[in-house]
Amino acid sequence: MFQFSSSLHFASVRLFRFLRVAVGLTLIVLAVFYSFVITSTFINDRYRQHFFETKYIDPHKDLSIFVTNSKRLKAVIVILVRNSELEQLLPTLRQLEERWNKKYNYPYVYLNDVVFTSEFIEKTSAVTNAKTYHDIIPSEMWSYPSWIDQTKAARSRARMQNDHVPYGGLESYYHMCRFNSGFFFRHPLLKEYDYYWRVEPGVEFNCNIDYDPFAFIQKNNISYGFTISLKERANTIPTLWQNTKQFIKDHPQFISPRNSAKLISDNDMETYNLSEAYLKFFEYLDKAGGFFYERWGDAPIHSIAAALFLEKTNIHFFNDIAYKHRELQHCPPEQEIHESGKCQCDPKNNFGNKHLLSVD
Ligand SMILES: Nc1nc2c(ncn2[C@@H]2O[C@H](COP(=O)(O)OP(=O)(O)OP(=O)(O)O)[C@@H](O)[C@H]2O)c(=O)[nH]1
Ligand SMILES: [Mg+2]
Repeated sequence: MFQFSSSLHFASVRLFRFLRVAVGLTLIVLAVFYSFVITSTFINDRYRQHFFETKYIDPHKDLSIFVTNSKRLKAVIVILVRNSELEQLLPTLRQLEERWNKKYNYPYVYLNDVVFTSEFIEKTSAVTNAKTYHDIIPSEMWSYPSWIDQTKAARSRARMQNDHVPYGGLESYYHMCRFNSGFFFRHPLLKEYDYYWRVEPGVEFNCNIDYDPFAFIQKNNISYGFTISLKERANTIPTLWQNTKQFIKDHPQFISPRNSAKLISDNDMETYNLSEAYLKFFEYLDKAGGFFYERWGDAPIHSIAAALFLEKTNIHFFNDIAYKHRELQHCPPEQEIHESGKCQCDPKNNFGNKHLLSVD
């Protein structure tokens, strides 16, 4: 049994106990919606071996992706953010620029459900030499679909709040999760890109990233990258796994023969175009109403999709990318990485040290 999680999140207290989500740094291939999450996970060779069943690909062994004058890929940094989060966002941007993007100048796309203030636009543009684009989200991507009973949704939020589910009473949070699950990659500003890296305000990147992760994922045919993987809260997804199993039953052709399903569930799971598989999966879940009647997050949705629809070799754990999101931190434990002097984090305080997963 394995458990993958917070951006790749997954499956049930019964099932959800085994649900893990890859959170964190999310690099995704857009063309086919390959969510490429970089999150932090633990560095356990046995686990890693179990997960990937192939040799770990170490980006530092490929000098070609360190070259900075090579052509930039059609790739973008995507940030969904509120105006009120500007002060938390700026240090994140400065760090990302300093530790990585000043060498590459990948563009930024900022999305918001309301209009960005001129202060927001000015300050987020001033921290980078790269192009920045800011836009509002079309209302149909951030509103209730016709089939949702809004009274039932409100009752469910009240229940969640009562149960102290984080953000359970916050209506906008539900729209945010639905948008991040099924729409952001279809926003008009993202149409021209093949890859994305999702960044959130307040996140820290505490090691230098000396190479181009987009070049790395393209070269190695990777669709989803992450740095942290954790369990999802069971009470936010009581019927997600059940719906996923029904989807699999209805669309067996979408399930990759070399999937990672055992990483998200200890139940046995019973070829195609990935984009089609993902969009059908999202549509199916959206119709089931769990984005509003429960509190399905985008992390478990992406994680399940990556685990089912991708081959194991299409998923990469970015060990060398230090990532901190509130109390969650991936800090690479390898001594060599720290000896280079390019990190400012304590490997003893690493998510993976405390959350080694059972792979039996
Ligand atoms: N524009 C906009 N952005 C939002 C809204 N709600 C959340 N976001 C963004 O969506 C991302 C995730 O929201 P968070 O509130 O951080 O949710 P979370 O990551 O699950 O929770 P934390 O662990 O508290 O960080 C962040 O980049 C937020 O800035 C919203 O109502 N409007
Ligand atoms: Mg957050």
